[in-house]
Amino acid sequence: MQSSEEYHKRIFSALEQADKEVYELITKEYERWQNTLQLIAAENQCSMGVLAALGSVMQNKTAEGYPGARLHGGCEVVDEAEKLAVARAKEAFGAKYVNVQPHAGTTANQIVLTALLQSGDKILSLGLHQGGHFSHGSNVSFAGKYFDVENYYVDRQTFLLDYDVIREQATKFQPKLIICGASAYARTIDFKKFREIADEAGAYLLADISHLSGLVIAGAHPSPVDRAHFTTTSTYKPGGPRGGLIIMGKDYDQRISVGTESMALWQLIEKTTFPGMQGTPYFNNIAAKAVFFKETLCTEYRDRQFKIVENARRLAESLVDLGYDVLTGGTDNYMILVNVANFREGLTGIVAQKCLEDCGIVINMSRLPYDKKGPMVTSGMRLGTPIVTKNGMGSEEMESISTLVDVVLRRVEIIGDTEYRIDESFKDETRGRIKELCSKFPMC
Ligand code: DSN
Repeated sequence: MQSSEEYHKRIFSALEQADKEVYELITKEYERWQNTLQLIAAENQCSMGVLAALGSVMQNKTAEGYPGARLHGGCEVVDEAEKLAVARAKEAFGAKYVNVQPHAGTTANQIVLTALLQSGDKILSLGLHQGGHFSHGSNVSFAGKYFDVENYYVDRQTFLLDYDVIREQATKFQPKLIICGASAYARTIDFKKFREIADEAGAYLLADISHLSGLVIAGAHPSPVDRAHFTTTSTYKPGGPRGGLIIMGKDYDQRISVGTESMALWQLIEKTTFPGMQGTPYFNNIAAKAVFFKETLCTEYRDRQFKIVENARRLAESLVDLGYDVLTGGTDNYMILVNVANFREGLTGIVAQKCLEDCGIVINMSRLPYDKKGPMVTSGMRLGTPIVTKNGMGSEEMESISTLVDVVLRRVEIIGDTEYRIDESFKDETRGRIKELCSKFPMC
């Protein structure tokens, strides 16, 4: 019998033989990643251990239900994998209950919303156009279609959450659910205040910490786990496999009436996940989550989260020194939001994104609060430091990055909102400089 090691080593050579085109695309993606600067805040880079689990035979197993209560036979191994992932995730977050089955962070949010709310129930959340996430009730998502959603805003001058205004709004609107957490907000979120507001309004609180979960695990950002009734996160943003998680702290066994039944909140989440919203969990993904949560328990992971924030602060400071309008003047997490329109007249987020990418710097445009430009143009860019930090970059490299961003954004010839010109020799020279910088910090 061949060993598991032999079997898994054959995977890549099998792919090359089975499908040269996809094999080459994967090779190209590796090279793109290695030779350009990865500064998309929503991305991270998982370990080889996580990748190996994702590409393993665990992918083949069908098993609806939960460990010990499945609808299929042959589940003794996947049951152990799921129990391990749950136990490690609970330890990482100091949680009372974790569900590792959600296929994505967005799905985790859908599960919580579907569990708690009836069609037409009220949600109060940060608007998509203010840095929120579409799954928090935007009218482009299912949540906006089925629920009555009102948004809270950041302050027009400071771009910070104003908890007094949110409190007032919650008191008037009386939502059943308040959602906190953001895709584009660079400052600490006060989960304690959000819980007070929710309690005053008689609402449940959901904290979506997709962009903060690595920092929360390490203690580099306050934890919402015992503050919110429900905490959700995607698992790739903190550096694990793609997927989602629902985490509960001290309120996990609070009772809720559902029709004529009464049950604990965790039981409601469990049955809404399966069979409510999903079928078979992805067991390769659950095994990879177990591998990832083991990593998060190590000192290296925890120290790195603080380093990610330190690098982001350094990068933000350095951009401010070069004359950039960094929203809120800096960052408390790994995210840096820059108003590029205030840097050069006519410069838009999409032009910044495209010309930087041409030169080997991968970022994304970001619609800023009160942005006059639409979502496909925007006035902002968002940068993040998880990947460059993972690969070993530090303060000195953050300065080099800000200089490289700056030379490109000064050099680009702006033709229109989406049109620009940048000369080929400058592009090639900058790509060369970035390739050289990246070669000193190979993917690990
Ligand atoms: N939350 C999105 C982002 O921040 O880009 C990805 O899901």
